[in-house]
Amino acid sequence: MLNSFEKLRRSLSKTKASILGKITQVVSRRKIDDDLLDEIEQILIEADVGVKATMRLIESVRESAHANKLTEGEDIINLLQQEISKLLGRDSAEAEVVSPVKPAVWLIVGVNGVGKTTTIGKLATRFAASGQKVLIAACDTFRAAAIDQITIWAERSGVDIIKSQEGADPASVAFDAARAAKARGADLLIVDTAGRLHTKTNLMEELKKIRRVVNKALPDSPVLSKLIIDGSTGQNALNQVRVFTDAVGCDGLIITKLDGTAKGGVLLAIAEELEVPVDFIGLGESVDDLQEFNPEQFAKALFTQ
Ligand SMILES: Nc1nc2c(ncn2[C@@H]2O[C@H](COP(=O)(O)OP(=O)(O)OP(=O)(O)O)[C@@H](O)[C@H]2O)c(=O)[nH]1
Ligand SMILES: [Mg+2]
Repeated sequence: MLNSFEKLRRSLSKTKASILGKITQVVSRRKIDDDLLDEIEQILIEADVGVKATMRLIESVRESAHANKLTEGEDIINLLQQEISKLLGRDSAEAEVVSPVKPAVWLIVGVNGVGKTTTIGKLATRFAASGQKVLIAACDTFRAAAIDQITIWAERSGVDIIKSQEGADPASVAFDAARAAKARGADLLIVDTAGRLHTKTNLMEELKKIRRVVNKALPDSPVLSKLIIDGSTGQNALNQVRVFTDAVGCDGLIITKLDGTAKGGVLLAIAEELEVPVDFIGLGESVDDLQEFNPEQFAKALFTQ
């Protein structure tokens, strides 16, 4: 089995090709000058790093090269890795569940198909393995298949699930689940919700209602909204974070599907432009393909061939 760094390094291969691969090509046998930095700026922007984060990185690399009297194009690679690690580290936070009040509640939200249900399966498995009592609420009542899907994940991870019929009111399932979590002494209640476009006001209202109902049933519990973002979304991710934050808050991000995309640079844009921390990253479809986000390791993996 691969160790977690090796797994991360391989999973990021497409993003790495779009950043390190291209930069390696342009720096060779060049001196550090404005033209070269402009070319690197272009590469970063095309790799979904976002304009603001790109500007910050280029300026830091320029200053650092100057301060350390580095002149060779190849030096940029090390400098950039350091600066990327610093930028990502600005938002690093503890992703653990530890809450003095039981149960803690994680509302798992996001647009359609980003990997909410799969991520819940991974999280439930992980937390159950570390000895926590986890309960899942199947609040995507939109499709019968969604209830079946989360039920299979609950069975696989050996945790209990509270569910209802297709078409049931998701807020009432959430209420039942919150009561059950309390009664059963659960450490963590994870709530699966239906995918919704952030532009659909009525669906965002439904999410607010789920949150209100859970708060009411568990007035002392921390209720955290965890937003799932598909790593291949690119710059639209920023918009999704803003809209979901307005509706139900956003206490942490989980960025999925980083294994299949060249757009992983979006994590840099998120770190630069948003306050919210990245808790976990998804690197594949199976239960082990979830890692706690570690800025330094991420930057290193992006720069290790
Ligand atoms: N490659 C890859 N695929 C993933 C990852 N996470 C989820 N998927 C896949 O993405 C697809 C959608 O996953 P779901 O978990 O059903 O997504 P969802 O957000 O619950 O979807 P809706 O409930 O329909 O909104 C599935 O085929 C998953 O296997 C990941 O980290 N990497
Ligand atoms: Mg789902």
